[in-house]
Formats: sequence, C-alpha cells, structure tokens
Amino acid sequence: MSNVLVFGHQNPDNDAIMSAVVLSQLLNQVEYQGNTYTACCLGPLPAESAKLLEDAGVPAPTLIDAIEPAAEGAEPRQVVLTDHNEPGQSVAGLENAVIAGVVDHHRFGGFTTAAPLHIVALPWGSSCSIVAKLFEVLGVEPTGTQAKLLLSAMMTDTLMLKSPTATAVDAAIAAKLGEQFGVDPVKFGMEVFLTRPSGSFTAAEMVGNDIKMFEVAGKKLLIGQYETVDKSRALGMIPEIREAMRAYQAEKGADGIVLCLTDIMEEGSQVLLEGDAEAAQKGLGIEDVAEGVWMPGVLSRKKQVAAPILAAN
Ligand SMILES: [Mn+2]
Repeated sequence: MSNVLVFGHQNPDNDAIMSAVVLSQLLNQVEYQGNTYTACCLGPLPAESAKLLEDAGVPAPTLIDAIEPAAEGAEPRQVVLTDHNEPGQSVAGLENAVIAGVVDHHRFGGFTTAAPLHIVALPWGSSCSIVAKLFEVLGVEPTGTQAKLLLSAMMTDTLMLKSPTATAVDAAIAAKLGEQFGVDPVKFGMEVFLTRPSGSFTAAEMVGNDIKMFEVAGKKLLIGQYETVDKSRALGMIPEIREAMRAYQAEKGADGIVLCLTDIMEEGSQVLLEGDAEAAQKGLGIEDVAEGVWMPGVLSRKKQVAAPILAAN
C-alpha cells in the first residue's frame, strides 16, 4: 500500500484544487488499488476555493513544492495529476515520481512513462466534470458537499458554461449536480465568482494568478488570464500591468508573455503582449497595441488563445 499524492497544476485555479480534493476523496472511498490518496496543491488556494472548502469543513490540500528522489532501496513516490499533464506546469522533481494516473481536459504535451497508467482525458469543460463521471464509473453517489465542490469548479472553469470549452456533457452533469443540492448551476457559479476579491487585485496578482508556460517554436511563452466581472478597473491599470508582465517574464526566464483580461459579463478578452510575442501575434492575428486588443467572444485561454498560437507556430 502506498500513499499517492494527487494534485493539479502550478498557480492552481479552482478546477485544479477541487479535482484533486474530490478525486482523492473518491479514490479513498473505494480504496482504489488498496492505496491511500492525499490531495495536494502546488501553490496557494484561490480565494473561492479557500472559502468553499472552509464552508464545507473540508481540509485544504497539502501544499507541496517538489518531489524528492526516492531514498536508496525505496519505491519512488506515486502521483496522480489532475487538470494538467505537461511537466512544465507540474511539480518540481516530477521525474522522481511514478505517474500512476492523469485526469485531465488539456492537450497532452511531453511526458513518457515506464509502465502503463490510468489516463482519463476528455475534452470537456473542466477536470471536475470528468471526476463527476468517475463517481458514476466507480458506482459511488457524490455527497452533497462533493457535488457542490465539483459544480463550483465546473462553473469557474467554463465561465458559467459560456466558454466554448463547455460541452453538452458539462451542461448535463452541472444540471444533475445542481439538482442534488438544490441550486441553479449558473446562479451558484456567479456566487462563487463574486467571492473573489477582484476589487483588490494588484497588477502583479492579475498577471500571476492564473498563468501557464508553453513551449512554442522552441521558445517559452507564458499565457495568463485574469477573469473579472468588470474589466474597467484593470483597463485603468494597463501601464502597471505591463510592468508586472515584464517582471514576471524575467522572473520565469520566459521569452514572451500574453495576458488576457477576460470580462465574463461582456464575454471577451483584452489581450496584452510583452516580450517576444511574435508567435502570439501570428496565432491570434493581432498587433501588439499599447492598450491591448479587445477580442470579442474570447473566454477560453486553452481553446481560443493557446491552441491557435500552438497551431500557427
Ligand atoms: Mn481545468
């Protein structure tokens, strides 16, 4: 029997947190493969996740920063990755671990394993939609709390099902989970969004809050997203935000950085580019304009920003 660590990506969002928390609960409930499972995270909890877990009386996941090499003669640590699979977005020292499983809804990018593993990858709106499906597969009914935590992440990850990443399956699962604890999914999702202290975000927080590193044409490109219900405050901070983007890029040793200031209500993103952003200009078909470029309908970093940039380069 091993203790398996279950965690989402760096700079965790609500989906990274809740997929790890609820999946590890499920695997413990069914004593999957006779192991125990510990939910972990690779960074501080987003405000909405902290509040949801506290209200539900569920312990926060354990913060880890690296996987150490196994001691002489000991088995390497087993891990399950949720909401990501690319080593660049994962824990430091991932190469010291055995990847026992992946539950994800992103593109696959660059890991190999020595042994067969569990992979559940579906292009649905959130990793928590897949975790909800796994309850069904393993014959377990989620508790009210589990339904609530899963639904919260489905709503934040799909921007209340408005993102083009949301599928009919997500809508059906959301309706079912909502029914289970008596809420309208969209209304509940809005409440979750409003627990974010967006009015007090600094420029550095807008940049670093939700950002991922991609390898594009041999260069390192950071793509970040700041979601808000009112973009006007952020638009008044553009020079500061640009400075924070340059600082973040330098700190991470990236070549370029893209930031999407996404307005959930107006359903679009103001896109800012810094550094070597040629690949992003090409992929998105936009110029590097000082105040940024408004891209109507752009809500999904994955599908409408990262994918076209990766495809064009
Ligand atoms: Mn996700």
